[in-house]
Amino acid sequence: MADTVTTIAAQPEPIAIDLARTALVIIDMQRDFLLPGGFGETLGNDVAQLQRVVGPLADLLAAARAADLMVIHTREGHLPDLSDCPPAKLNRGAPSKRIGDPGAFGRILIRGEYGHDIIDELAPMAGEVVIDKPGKGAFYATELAAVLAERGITQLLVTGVTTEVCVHTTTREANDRGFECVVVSDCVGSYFPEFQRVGLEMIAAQGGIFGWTAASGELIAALTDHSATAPSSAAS
Ligand code: C5J
Repeated sequence: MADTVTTIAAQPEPIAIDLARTALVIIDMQRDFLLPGGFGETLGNDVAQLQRVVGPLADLLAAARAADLMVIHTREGHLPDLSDCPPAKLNRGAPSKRIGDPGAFGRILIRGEYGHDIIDELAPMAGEVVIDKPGKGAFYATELAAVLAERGITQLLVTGVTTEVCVHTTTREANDRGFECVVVSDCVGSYFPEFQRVGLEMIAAQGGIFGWTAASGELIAALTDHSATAPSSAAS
């Protein structure tokens, strides 16, 4: 049987990853957040800050797929009648557009709309799990915990957007549930460069207070080694 455990360089210290018990989690790489003209931009954000993530994340996703890692995509969004969107979220601030309003890509953050779906470069493949979440954290009001338990997953490679909001919330939720989380530093993005830097530092500070951070190159190398040495499923 192939050895599935590999140690990767990470902050605050190296971490041993068992690829057989690890899932790649891709958070909210949705058109509404990433595309020019989308919801994120209507809030005054520079979407180029998030688009930087797409290339490295596409490479990591390809390596994860080649290594047969479990892949989970999440999408933040709501039912068309907004019954799962608390008023406190709906009425927050004074944006020019709100969740559920018509936007450039359909109703903003509404399930089934074009803008709510994942960008073409990272489109889920058949067999990959897609979690629709009404909150910032991927565990809140979703089936994620059950899906991970069923597959015996204990470690998560966390990627996506935005670093200080949904990536942080999901990582903190996962940490509290006993998962070891490696947040992939060049595969997470924030509209705010300062939040990106500090957001990553917060995870690994104090001895890794709620996780590790690592560069995608480290993980891609480990996944590629694993793909090269693992017996193919046809041969096993
Ligand atoms: C936000 C997210 N920022 N996916 N959502 O509202 O981080």
